[in-house]
Amino acid sequence: MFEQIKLDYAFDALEPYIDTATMETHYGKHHATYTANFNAAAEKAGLADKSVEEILAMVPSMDDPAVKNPIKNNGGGYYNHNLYFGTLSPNPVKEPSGVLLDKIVATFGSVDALKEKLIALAAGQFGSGWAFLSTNKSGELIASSSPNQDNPISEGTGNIPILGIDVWEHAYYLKYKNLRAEYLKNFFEVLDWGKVAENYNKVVG
Ligand code: MN3
Repeated sequence: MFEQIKLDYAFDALEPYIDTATMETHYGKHHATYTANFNAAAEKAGLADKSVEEILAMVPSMDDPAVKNPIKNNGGGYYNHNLYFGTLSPNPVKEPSGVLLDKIVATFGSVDALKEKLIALAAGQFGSGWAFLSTNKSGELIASSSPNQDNPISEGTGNIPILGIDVWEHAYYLKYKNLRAEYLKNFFEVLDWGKVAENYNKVVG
């Protein structure tokens, strides 16, 4: 049984950057629905005993759209939102440090340059989708964007996302309306780089 990540903060804790009504709907309704539908799809496909990462990695080799699409969309939605909500915090570590910082500087030049890159990817994602920072087993960092609930795992890249920015309108429209750029700037006010580093270390070891 796949379960939504438990939040260690209240729905109103990310104010004013992410508003209470958005959190209630986004976590309480959208993410809950992805989770329920993913459980049903994984059960139906006989994959319920595998990890979500294992299941998403199988997406490129799934031939039957009746199996593939529910897994890709709901499994991706389940995974991406656990990532998103799991890296937010009302008391975030505001800057990366240690090995992750070294990698960011070596790859992107600076933390600000990485933020600009992620914001540009997120702002440039036409319609619904995500911007991701991912890593591979060698610890290299990759910035990318994906449409819908796709991600680097379901796209078959072999890379594992460690930070995801949701740019579906449901993530920001109640507060920011059409101002996606304003939401993106404020996202980084509640992004916990300590949690991103934990995600990085889980993959790289
Ligand atoms: Mn969302």
